[in-house]
Amino acid sequence: MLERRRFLQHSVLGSLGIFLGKQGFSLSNGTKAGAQSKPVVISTWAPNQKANAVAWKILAANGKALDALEKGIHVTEADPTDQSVGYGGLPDRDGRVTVDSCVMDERGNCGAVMCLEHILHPVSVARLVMEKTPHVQLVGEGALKFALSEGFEKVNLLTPEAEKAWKNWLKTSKYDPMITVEHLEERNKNQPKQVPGQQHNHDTIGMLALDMHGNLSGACSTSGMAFKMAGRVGDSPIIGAGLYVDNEVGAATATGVGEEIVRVCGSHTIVEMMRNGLSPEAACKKAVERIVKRNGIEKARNLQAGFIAINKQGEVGAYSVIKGFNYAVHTNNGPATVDAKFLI
Ligand code: SD4
Repeated sequence: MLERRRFLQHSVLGSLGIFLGKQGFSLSNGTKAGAQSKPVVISTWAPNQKANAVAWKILAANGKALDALEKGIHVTEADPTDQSVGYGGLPDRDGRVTVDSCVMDERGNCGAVMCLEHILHPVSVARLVMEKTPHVQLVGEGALKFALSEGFEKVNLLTPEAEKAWKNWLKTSKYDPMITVEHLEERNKNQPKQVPGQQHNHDTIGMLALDMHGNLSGACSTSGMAFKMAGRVGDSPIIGAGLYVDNEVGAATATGVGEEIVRVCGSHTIVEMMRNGLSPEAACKKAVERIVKRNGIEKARNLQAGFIAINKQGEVGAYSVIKGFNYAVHTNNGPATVDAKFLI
């Protein structure tokens, strides 16, 4: 996974150079997607460029933002090598893979599922909660019951690799949700190798799109923190925390330690900051500052939370607590991967 991320980072950053050279757009600071700013799709983490590519096809064919995001997220949910989302996700401490997802559209409609088991595409169940029920959130057994009634198949989301990582984790049972893989790598340079699973805790997909019609939507999907307590839910399916969309202003989504993101109501905070005139990057930075302020710098050094945002004009931006967060963006000028700025 690390290799895959590195490869993507290098290859896409390479093409970013060409992209910047040819178009003269800024993608690193208060990113402008350029004059032809519609459509735009942006995802947390470089490997999700492959999800963007699928979403892009739908957007470029004049499709709706939410349709594009749903299909894009399916790619990551079905990818067994992504250990933070759907199939292949690392389980909770009882060995059960439980997934969380939400969607929000241009009219402020939203739907979410939490602690859902056995379903390959939770994002589609979240969408149906929005479209077919009078509710916004369904949890656990109830969410599964609803998914099955809608024709979703029951599948085993625990891959042999994830099961192995869990069994390794059981040897120490040490819960360390805080670190991104790049950071761990740095920290562990002179230390014994960590067990698989502890090396990779963040790859949740949060995805935002502005379609040709000028409408914004967002979606998010995760298997949550590896080896979490049974029943634990993070920010990802919580509207306002892991995702928020206001079609008049912009949209934001998150990745990282969900507890911290929930505490500052991260995505809603960012959209409100953009409403008050901040750029997407500056708005993301404000949410990060709140997390760091609450925790203090020393504690915050050991936790990661990253945000991405887009405004109504198609400008995108991001910010994270510590080094190592990146995002994938796709515009009329092609795909690019960008390293987010970080606070400490
Ligand atoms: C959570 N925010 O459940 C998610 C975890 C995450 O990449 O982002 N992983 O807290």
